Amino acid sequence: MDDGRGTRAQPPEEIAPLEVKPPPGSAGGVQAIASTVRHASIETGLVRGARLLLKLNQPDGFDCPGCAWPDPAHRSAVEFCENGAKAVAEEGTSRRVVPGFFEAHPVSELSRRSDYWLGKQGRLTHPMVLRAGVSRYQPLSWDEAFAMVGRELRALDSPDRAAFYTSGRTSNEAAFLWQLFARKFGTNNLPDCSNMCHESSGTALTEAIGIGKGTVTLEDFEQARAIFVVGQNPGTNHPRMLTALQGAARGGATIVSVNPLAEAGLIRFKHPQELRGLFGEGTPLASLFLQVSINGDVALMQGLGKELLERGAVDHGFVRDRCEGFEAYREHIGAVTWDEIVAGSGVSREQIRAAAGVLAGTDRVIFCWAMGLTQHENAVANIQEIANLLLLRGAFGKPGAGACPVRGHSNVQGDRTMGIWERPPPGFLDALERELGFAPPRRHGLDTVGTIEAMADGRVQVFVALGGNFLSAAPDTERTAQALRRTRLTVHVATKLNRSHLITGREALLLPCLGRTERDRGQFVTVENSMGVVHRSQGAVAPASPYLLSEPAIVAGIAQATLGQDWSAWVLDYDRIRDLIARVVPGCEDYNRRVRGPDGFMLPNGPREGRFTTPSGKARFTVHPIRQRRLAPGELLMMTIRSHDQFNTTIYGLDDRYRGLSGERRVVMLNQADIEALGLRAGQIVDLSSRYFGEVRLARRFVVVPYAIPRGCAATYFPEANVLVPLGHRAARSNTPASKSVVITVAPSADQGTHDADLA
Ligand SMILES: Nc1nc2c(c(=O)[nH]1)N[C@H]1C(S)=C(S)[C@@H](COP(=O)(O)OP(=O)(O)OC[C@H]3O[C@@H](n4cnc5c(=O)[nH]c(N)nc54)[C@H](O)[C@@H]3O)O[C@H]1N2
Ligand SMILES: Nc1nc2c(c(=O)[nH]1)N[C@H]1C(S)=C(S)[C@@H](COP(=O)(O)OP(=O)(O)OC[C@H]3O[C@@H](n4cnc5c(=O)[nH]c(N)nc54)[C@H](O)[C@@H]3O)O[C@H]1N2
Ligand SMILES: [Mo]
Repeated sequence: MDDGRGTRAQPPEEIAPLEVKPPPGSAGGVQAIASTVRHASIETGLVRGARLLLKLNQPDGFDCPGCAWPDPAHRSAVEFCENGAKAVAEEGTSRRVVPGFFEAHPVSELSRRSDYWLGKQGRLTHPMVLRAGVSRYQPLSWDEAFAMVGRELRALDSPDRAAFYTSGRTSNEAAFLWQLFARKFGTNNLPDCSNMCHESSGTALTEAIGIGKGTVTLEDFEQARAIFVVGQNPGTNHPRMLTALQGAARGGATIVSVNPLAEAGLIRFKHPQELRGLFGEGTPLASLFLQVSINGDVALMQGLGKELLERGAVDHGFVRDRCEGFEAYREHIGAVTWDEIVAGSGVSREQIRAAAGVLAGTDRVIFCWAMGLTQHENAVANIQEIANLLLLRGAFGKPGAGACPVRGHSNVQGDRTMGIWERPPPGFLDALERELGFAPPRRHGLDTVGTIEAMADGRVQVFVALGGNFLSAAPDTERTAQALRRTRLTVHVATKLNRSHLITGREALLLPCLGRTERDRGQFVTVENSMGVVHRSQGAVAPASPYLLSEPAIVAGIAQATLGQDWSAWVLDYDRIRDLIARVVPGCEDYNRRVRGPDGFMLPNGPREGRFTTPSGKARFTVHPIRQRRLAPGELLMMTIRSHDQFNTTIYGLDDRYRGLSGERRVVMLNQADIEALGLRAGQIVDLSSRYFGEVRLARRFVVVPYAIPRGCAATYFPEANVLVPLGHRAARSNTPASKSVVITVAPSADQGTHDADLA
């Protein structure tokens, strides 16, 4: 499985001693502060670290490069969380990966290091090239690098032989130029991280309510009477959401958590910036915890719907005047039996009744969700069942009510608004054609999974990534590696070294860019948060290296070398890009003036304003079957989740504090009864395999950890377990890899190594 350079696709399999403690009963508190200071000062030095943190999420500062949770209207001087501080420290590190580093380490050697080690080497400083048949990256000039990309792109027999990937950290300005370049070049092959993330939410909501985004604002959290948090772990992945939940709970709202795990952040929150948070008991959050089985949500939501119908707790006026498809929904729910619901969800009838009681008591209800719902084969159904419940309660276009898909990357939603989409709406292309005077391609492009398949069979030969870590983030690591190795050229615009830079095409380029924290010749960029607010972000510290270029400058450089046009004016003054955005993107009129306000502006959102923007103008109920998953003896259903010390494929540290696990990430969390039934023991080293249409995928050497998880379920960390996620195993219609529903078996590893099991 190598590329002639002898690289290894998967992270190494050595096991370090694992420490296991009982999970804490709350999130935040003094430990969050201690961790913030530790990460910020070790990586960046105390002074630079403090300077960075004081500009984080401030009106004159930069947007947090972590998650997409919005900023409150009244910002405090300390408007960030522990994990935001880690994200900033990771980028603001004082360590550097200079050309001499690559001279010392061939890619084959680097590929045997862990992702944690790779990230800790520091910021990339120079453009580098890996030439055909050569084993080490070498420096080259920016002009040479751009010329090389231009040459390879122009040599393709069709523009569709190239794919242009985007990760969600890119600014609106860079994203707009990026899609413009791809379309001028002639392709809609714009796969992005969203294809692996909230694509299912977009598909589901567009059909149900006419917009693929959430409908609530931060103020709605203050007015909600009930908040359901489904398939989401905010204590780790959106820590500032806990502040909003705390406010809601103190105001009397009931919070319901739906999750296979009792995530600490949803139980109790000790606000690290409050005295009573630091030294008191903290605020209890979720008063009801429904421990659903993995992928049991459709059954559970239908159970809630059935209860609402049986109690007559339906907003009939709203349903009659504003919705369609209700009769079919009612008929379907009427026919579903409680046995199917309880067996399919793993939640008892009593608990479903209790949760339905919460729902029946108010129309000011918000449903929040994230990857626990979007990464299953029936992910679109999961989200449409949530829409069904909100529609039953008439919970749209009212204060304190609505849908809240909590976005991941800090600008993933903005990138889509800017046209990073392999299936662009015709109206967007019309506007490009009208305002820029060229004929954009109309045939749909490739998404992430489609791009991997196309690289694997030679249809895509040049792969260019604006950020991200495609190899490690994608499913089916070995397959994806083979696909990348078949290409002529892979290009990565990046801040830090990662595994995707090591498993390459015949040739590869590594183009180092400014991060969001860094000054960009006095210019600012703009981003859109999870609630559709567009605002500015301006870097605050000196660039990590004098050779770095901004993302817009790199995109323009590639475009100039490929298209032979002059794009320099856009780079000199981002206002000019924003003027274009104002003309092309709906809702962005007068962009330059409006983003200069301290809080930016809000994009239009029909359902929030009381209009369903579906073709019929009505919201749609939808009907979905309950899947009863039958596992064969010995099989488990595995979800791949994030630890507290990572941002996607960037590993900040080895401590999953809120789950009580530290030191090692190759763990598999199992129910104690399953451990016994499978003849395993805590601390044992096992191999995991997944079987899919006769093909077996193997992930070696994971440590068994007993954990409070439903029977038949297993949890591992992303990206270590991605090798087990079959490429073909994905959500119907959104094509999102089903990385939370992988059927696996567990067997003792032949090599038990020296792991000292302090677990039993
Ligand atoms: N610090 C930090 N912040 C981040 C990220 C990060 O890696 N680190 N990543 C960012 C990105 S890109 C994203 S998309 C978000 C991700 O944010 P999350 O979606 O919170 O991330 P995951 O760890 O994937 O967690 C999924 C949660 O869903 C639960 N779950 C799994 N399967 C099911 C199921 O079938 N049903 C239900 N009801 N629950 C289920 C898991 O137990 C877990 O609590 O966070 C963003 N913010
Ligand atoms: N099994 C499994 N797989 C998953 C998931 C899962 O839950 N389970 N989650 C999926 C989800 S939700 C997502 S969003 C994807 C994430 O997929 P990606 O977005 O592709 O991955 P990241 O790990 O966020 O990318 C990190 C890299 O981005 C680069 N980077 C950081 N900041 C910048 C910047 O400012 N500019 C540029 N140009 N580069 C930068 C750095 O080089 C860093 O190594 O993974 C998906 N994969
Ligand atoms: Mo994501």
